[in-house]
Amino acid sequence: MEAFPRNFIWGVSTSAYQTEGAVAEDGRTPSVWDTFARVPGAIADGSTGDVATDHYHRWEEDVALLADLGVRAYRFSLSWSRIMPDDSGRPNAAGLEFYESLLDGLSRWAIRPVVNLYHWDLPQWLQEKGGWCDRETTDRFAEYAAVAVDALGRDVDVWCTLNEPFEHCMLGHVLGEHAPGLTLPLDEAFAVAHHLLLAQGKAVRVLREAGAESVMAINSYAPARPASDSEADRTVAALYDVLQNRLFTDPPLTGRYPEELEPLVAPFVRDGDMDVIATPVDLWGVNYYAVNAVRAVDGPIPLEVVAPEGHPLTAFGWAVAPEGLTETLTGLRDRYGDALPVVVVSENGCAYDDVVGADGRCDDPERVAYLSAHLDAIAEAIAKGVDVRGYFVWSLTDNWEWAEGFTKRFGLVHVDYATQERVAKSSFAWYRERIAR
Ligand code: GBH
Repeated sequence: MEAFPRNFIWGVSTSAYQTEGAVAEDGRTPSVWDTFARVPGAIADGSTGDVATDHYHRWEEDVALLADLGVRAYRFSLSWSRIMPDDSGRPNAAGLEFYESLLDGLSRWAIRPVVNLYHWDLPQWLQEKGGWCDRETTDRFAEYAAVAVDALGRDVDVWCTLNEPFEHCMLGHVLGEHAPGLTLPLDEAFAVAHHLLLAQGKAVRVLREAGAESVMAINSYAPARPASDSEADRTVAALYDVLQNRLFTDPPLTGRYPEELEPLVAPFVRDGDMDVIATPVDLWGVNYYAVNAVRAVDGPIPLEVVAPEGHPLTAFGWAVAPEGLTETLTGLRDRYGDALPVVVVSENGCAYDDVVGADGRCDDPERVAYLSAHLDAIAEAIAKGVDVRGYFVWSLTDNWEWAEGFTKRFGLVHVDYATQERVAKSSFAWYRERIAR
């Protein structure tokens, strides 16, 4: 019996800064990533997203790839600083036009656009006013959402609010490994967390009032296992679990922060905030890559995340652990019950050192194995009663992998960054066949 429902949405995901390039064209101003990528030592290979995969100029070729792949949906993000380049509140028509063209292109192939407002690229002008540490940024986000839905909403099937606020909050504002590169004490980072959630809630209301068909929140999940049996490791694994798997999920779905975090967030919460944050959404996006092991360490951040033993590793060093996806999906259903919206696996994928051979082929059997094992894991969750309606591979093409620059390849399509030539990998053919089945 077919394990996936008949109208299951097969898709792929990308994001603006990782693909678009054209960072100074048509009125776009810098985002925090343009700034951060220029900090010496911040990016593994010293690269920036200035050109990335040049998607801004090659989007027609990329849409043709989507059509060839046969996906029903394409998840991408909008560049906030392309649309709102300064603090005037006036949208940049040229920036919006780029997305109008892209949406037109998608509609010609009947590919459903799943449009994310925010994939970590805060406008630099907003960072200079305090960024996510400042509550005002939540209102700027709501204004931007209003502009985007007003200009593009007619052609958008699903609106997404934020990609992985946990990663953005922690990597960008505590660990300093991502833009804006801050290393705030954990207690101050809860301001960032609360403002991200509040911004999301405000945007959901704006999108709803504008008549958006469907709204999705997107979080990353990873079961957190203690690295050893020691009490110290078990304690930090439990803490990490609450931060990664619940901090950004409990408030929108239950209207409350996890009890153990409440005192930490309390200084930033004002009357009415929790109602805004709990504004219902239609779809719950689950990004899943790996299981994490957590180890206690000395230092201001008392834990370290490592790959658990006993799993093959991807080229990123992440554990291949599809059972963790089943566990994540059934775990969400068990914890939140009827409060859990319909689930979409909004990212899943892996990095390998793919090369194009002399014969012009790019074979990536590890990726095929990874993706197909994760589809089996989803099928198992569906069989256990979890309502999963879609799956999005990260990513369509290789692209600029944040702090790893161009050194990690996640695509179904190989990109030669010297020539921008795209070559479909064997996983592309595999996925096409899987979709057509
Ligand atoms: C996503 O984040 C992003 O949304 C996307 O932009 C990015 O390109 C893509 O994934 C690939 O990185 O095994 O202990 O080292 C993924 C967040 C955080 C998930 C780290 C995997 C591995 C922890 N990831 N985690 S460990």
